[in-house]
Amino acid sequence: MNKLVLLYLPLILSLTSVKAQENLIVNTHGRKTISLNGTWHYIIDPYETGFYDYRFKERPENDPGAYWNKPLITKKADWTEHGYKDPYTIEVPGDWNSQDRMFLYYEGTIWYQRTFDKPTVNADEDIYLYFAAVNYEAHVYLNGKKLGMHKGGFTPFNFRIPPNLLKDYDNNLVIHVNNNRHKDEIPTVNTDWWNYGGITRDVKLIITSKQFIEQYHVQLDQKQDIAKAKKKDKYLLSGWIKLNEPVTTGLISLSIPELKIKKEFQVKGDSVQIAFEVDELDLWSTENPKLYDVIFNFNKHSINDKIGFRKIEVDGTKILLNGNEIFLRGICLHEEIPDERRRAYSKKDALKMLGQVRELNANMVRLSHYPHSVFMPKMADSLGILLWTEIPVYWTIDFKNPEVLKKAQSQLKEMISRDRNRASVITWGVGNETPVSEVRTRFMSTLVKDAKKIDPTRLVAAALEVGYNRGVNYVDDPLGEYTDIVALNEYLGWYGSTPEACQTAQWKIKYSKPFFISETGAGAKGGFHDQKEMRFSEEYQQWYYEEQIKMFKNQFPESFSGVAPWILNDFRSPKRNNPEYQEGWNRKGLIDENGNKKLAFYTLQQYYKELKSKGR
Ligand code: GCB
Repeated sequence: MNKLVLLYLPLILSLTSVKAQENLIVNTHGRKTISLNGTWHYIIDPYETGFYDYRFKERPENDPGAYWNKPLITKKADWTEHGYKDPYTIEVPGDWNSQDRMFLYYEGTIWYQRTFDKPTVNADEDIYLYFAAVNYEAHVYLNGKKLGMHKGGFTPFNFRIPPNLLKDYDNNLVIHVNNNRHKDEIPTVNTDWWNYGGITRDVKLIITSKQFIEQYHVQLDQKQDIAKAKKKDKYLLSGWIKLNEPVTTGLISLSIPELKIKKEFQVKGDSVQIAFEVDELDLWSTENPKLYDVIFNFNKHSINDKIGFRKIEVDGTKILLNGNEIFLRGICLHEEIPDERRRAYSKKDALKMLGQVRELNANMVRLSHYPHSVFMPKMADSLGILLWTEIPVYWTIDFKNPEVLKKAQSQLKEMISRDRNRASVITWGVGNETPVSEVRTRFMSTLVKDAKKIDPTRLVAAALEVGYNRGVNYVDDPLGEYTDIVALNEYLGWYGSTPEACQTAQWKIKYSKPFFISETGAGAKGGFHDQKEMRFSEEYQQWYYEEQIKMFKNQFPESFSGVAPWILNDFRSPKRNNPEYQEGWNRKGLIDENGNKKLAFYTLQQYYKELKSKGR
């Protein structure tokens, strides 16, 4: 070994010993867990001093100056330049921006630290460390050892804790969190929302037997004819169950007590396909969000879920739910509680937002522009609200870069893995307003194909591009060949013209597929009233909605299958700098930043009420 290699050996070892992220454990709510939420310590580190040495090289694992290590102070003369101490505390889960005025616009690195005692576990059990989301890049260290890293701000990840790494007491857990925006990440540098940083969702320990059920998918079999199944009242359920590691042989059982179902499946390797018939199934729908307790067992390991069974499909230009045509009375939603200027993350937050959705008479939500916390699909499952959930492939992604595609693919996989058993989720969104080019269409169609391969039971969509030529809106984006529906965002009457302009708009849609407006909206400052011609007045926004609704009723093609206006609540966006009306907020919400409903809320509510009464 030459001198140079010896010199850098500790560094090389520390880099190569970083483990790849282990397979995602789904449904943590149905497992034995211990929460690590609460008050953590932090160090704000804009210069990355805790990560890199003064030559800007990643610090070796045992470097006392690394912020993942506890400073060793044994005598007065000992020297250290970091430490975790009160009052430098921060709440987990939660974005950092809303926790202290000092963090309001901070983008960069913050180190999070806390200790925990070893939970009591049996000899045949393992402990995993699970993060529901960290925005954007997380490096995780336990007792000075790196467990791994994860990129992607809105999807979960977990690491197995090597048993010999845990002490009985005072285990030192440190997370390096960085939310800098980069051209080659997903999302990229340019978005119309605030880049909230931090450990934004739950952190927990999962205690599980060494061999356990990691993921599963149980659903109404996609291939069966739903009309026939309904007639006979006999349904086929199918899917698969996957263990965390292969076994030579084993038995997995699945029970649905309410249906008097108990099935056993022989597993060889790490997964097994399942299929079985059930009678008298109560199908999940928006009017009847029926969920069944489903219990899986493997050896001593057991996991519970609540699953609804329904079929979503496209038939020509119609979207069918359980064989019946459905019109999507939608609304878009960012994951933000505007009146508290923070990211939403809890069950309570989900209930608040979906409560507003129900009040609007909507039956569908587009969760924009990234996967929201798991509480949203869980709550939507129990309230009977349909969801479109998407990855943040937004605007000008670096489509040429194969590494960027891999990042998008891994976020897509994590999103689908987490939510594939949620009946409410009917659409996977793979991107928003991505500019047409050959390389982009190859990138985006790869994502569509991936989504269909990972989950053939749902619709796949993207907000496509619209061309405009002399009064005609052309929808011929080549990505439309691949998606199940033709979804697009339109702002006729906000960007470039005034609301009545949409009455003369013509639409030419190349694809014979369900046509869905995935955004439309206008800005209004809550409480600002004037004549309807006055931009940013509530009257203008209401006028916009009235004209749009007229257009939907009069000029839209037969294939019109739904609309999700932009957006339920005002949200923070550093791109919105009109000093009178915006002040850092995108004002297209139907509800303002203080929680007050604007006039347009009632206009849309009324339209949806009419549709609902006509059974649409
Ligand atoms: C869009 C984007 C959305 C923006 C919105 C707007 O088309 O998809 O993220 O916030 O327009 O307000 O302009």
